[in-house]
Amino acid sequence: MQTIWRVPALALLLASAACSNQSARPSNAADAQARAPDGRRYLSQPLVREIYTADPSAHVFDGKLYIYASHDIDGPTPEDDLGSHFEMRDYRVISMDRPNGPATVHPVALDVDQVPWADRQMWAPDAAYKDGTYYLYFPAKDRDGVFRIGVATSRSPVGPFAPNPEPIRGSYSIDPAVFADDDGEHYMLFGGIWGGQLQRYANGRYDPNGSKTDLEAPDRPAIAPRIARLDAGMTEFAEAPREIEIVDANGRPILGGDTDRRFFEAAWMHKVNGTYYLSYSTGDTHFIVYATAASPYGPFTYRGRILEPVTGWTSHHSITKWDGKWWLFYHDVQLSGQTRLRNVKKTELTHEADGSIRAIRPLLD
Ligand code: FUB
Repeated sequence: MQTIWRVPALALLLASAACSNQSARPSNAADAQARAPDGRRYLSQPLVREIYTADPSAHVFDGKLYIYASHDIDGPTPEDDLGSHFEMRDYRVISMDRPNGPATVHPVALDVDQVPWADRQMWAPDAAYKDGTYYLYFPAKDRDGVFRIGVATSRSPVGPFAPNPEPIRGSYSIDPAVFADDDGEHYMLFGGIWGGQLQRYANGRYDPNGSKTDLEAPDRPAIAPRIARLDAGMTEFAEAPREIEIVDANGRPILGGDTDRRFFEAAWMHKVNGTYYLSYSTGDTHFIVYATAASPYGPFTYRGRILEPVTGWTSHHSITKWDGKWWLFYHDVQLSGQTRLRNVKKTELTHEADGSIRAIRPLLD
């Protein structure tokens, strides 16, 4: 099988030059001067240095910002095509009172050992709030090595969260992102190809022999993220997950071979002036891109890039409005130089008058 987990030139440069440390460093004024190995400056600085964090899903609850992130650890597994080196075991919530204020890392909110069905790899989570309860949604592999999506609840936005004993019925793959619409409905987007296993569900049912990647079908419509409305209780799907259609400006499906534009993982939804924005990572080409639609179910029309490649292999983001401004939360590997040990960041995001999003360069010349 072809090796497709390519390392971008920038990440190679960085990995060769950077130190690797298990614990993130304490705050250091020198970080503000930090440069990527190719000499470029970082657009923004890590929000948290005590631990490594990634895949930031940011939400504003009661005016305060909460980031539900992966908690990266330095496990023993070598890097492979399927992300086996992402061996996370727990979640810790990050909070901020104001955009320029410090970020607080809260105690463990949920550990894999608390989740009866989960075995390993607590990947990118998200959260939602309804009627006094906070919901933490998270993917993990079960004992058969299959990703499912679980849910845990708390009365506090920072946990601790109590997990449901079973994963969400009908859930699969990774990267849950829960979008709260203005009318009170909540929708879960999810899915990721390659190590995220979405390609194993081509016909809606699990096939362990499903093709490894859509790169093997470059002329067919790319595998797309799934969406399902949550039921009133927020812990089950109200409907069978549907595949979201993503098309180009001419209405033609984005194809599997169109790796600069096709979906890979990290779906996120936000809404501006009645338009739904679906953003996602293109994975092996390292962009965060977006598409827009008149309905959360789509079809979505591809519009362009939001974030150019960061240092490190993965790119994963969220978008939220806070304190009157839109913000992009993302990660890179500034502190460690290692793809498996990431740090979350934020920067302001601009929606132009025509509805487009101004592309962001995370590294400055
Ligand atoms: O953090 C593990 C995985 O890496 C996430 O689930 C993906 O989105 C990628 O960021």
